[in-house]
Amino acid sequence: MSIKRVLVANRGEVAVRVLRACQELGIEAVAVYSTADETSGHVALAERAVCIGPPHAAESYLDIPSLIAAATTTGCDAVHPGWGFLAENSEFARACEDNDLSFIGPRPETIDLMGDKVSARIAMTKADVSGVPGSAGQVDLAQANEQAREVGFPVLLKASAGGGGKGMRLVEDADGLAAAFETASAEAQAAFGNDALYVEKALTNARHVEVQVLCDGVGGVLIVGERECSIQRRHQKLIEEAPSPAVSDALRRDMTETAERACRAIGYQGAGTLEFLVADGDFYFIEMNTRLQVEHPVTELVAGFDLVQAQIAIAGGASISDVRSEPLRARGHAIEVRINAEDPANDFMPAPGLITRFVPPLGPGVRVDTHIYEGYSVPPYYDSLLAKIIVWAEDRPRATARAIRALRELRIEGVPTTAGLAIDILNHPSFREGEYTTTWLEDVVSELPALAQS
Ligand code: MV4
Repeated sequence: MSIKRVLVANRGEVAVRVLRACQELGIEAVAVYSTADETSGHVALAERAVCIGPPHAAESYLDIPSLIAAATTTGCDAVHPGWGFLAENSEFARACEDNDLSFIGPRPETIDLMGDKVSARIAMTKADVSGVPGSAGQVDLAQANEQAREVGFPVLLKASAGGGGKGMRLVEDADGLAAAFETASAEAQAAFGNDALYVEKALTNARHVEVQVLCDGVGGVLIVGERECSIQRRHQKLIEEAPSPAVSDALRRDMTETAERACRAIGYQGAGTLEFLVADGDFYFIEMNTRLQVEHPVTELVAGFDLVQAQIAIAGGASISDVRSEPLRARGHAIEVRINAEDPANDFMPAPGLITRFVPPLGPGVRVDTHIYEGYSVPPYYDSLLAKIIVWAEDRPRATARAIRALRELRIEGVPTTAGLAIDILNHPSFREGEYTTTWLEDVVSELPALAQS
């Protein structure tokens, strides 16, 4: 049952993260790479690496037969999907199980249940976990109208097969509903092959707070803590922190209890994240992500708990009591800053290219997760995440000061990055006060010093 060799079915920064966990656990790991990634840091870090195909992800990192073949020919007994690519693909999870490979993640049926946002919403309602007021399930135009009148405009039409902001449409009033319904369902059909829509009241001025869970599938549920993820632009998070400045102790107890109930109701197994909107002291379930997330390190740092090692242990048959004997409590404060190879002065255009200089920050309380190095060339085929700077300190003001110090130490030359913009955000009074919602960054971004002169 215990896992001996893991195929790391991903690339870049997350592959590096998983390889490190394997090394610390004394488990062998096999990396995979496309021909565009031969020089990626994750390949250098692995004792073994298998080329799985050409640069385009559809022919490499998304190619299920190639990945299964890489795992079986190298004698792996488990597969870690990382995030993105196939991490929330139930077909991949099933293909792993069909080939006697343990998929390090939830069961395929759970991926399907929560991947379909209508069935997720219904399952959560059944578990007495409230979503945003709106339709019980899928709606036609007449039902959408009825629901919108009931909860009040503005409403959001959301695609059941969407998620993460994809396939969402804001409707301001009854006059706009019919046209929005038509385009939203057509877009959902084109993008996901599924035109199902549901309706929610649009919460303006909400915060995005997510709860990290880890479950063993046999009754053990560990609520690891919450993260504040409201600082984002076009659904790309830039800065995350834990704990959330918007969550009081009472609210945290309530959210923890709710998250635990949600996990038990669906028999969840593995690491996962429940996303909530927090507004006016209340919280509303919006989605569940059945994977490890990019921002998991802030939770690891305040909880003092290695989520990736725990994922591997659980997949190998360990119970929650094996990986953790007492409840976790957040200690201190953590902030993560994503460093993307993008040009903030040019509408955040992705900017692949040669890294001519890379000096990561060092010193107390600083963690850097990255696959890049000086002389590395960022390929144009994948996402633009270069590195994450994650800091921990005793409290939020000290963590903020430490994050700024770390970003000033960081040197990246050769490609433009989002690092300067991150310093501006951390220095902004709204950030200092912990007073920001999901729309805040887009409202102020053009006035921040790094962009104001351009
Ligand atoms: C919402 C919302 C307001 N009201 N739902 C966007 C991502 C997806 N997970 C759900 N999203 C939202 N759902 C209701 N009923 C606002 C957002 C939203 C958002 C949520 C989290 C983080 C950033 C966001 C940015 C814009 C909109």
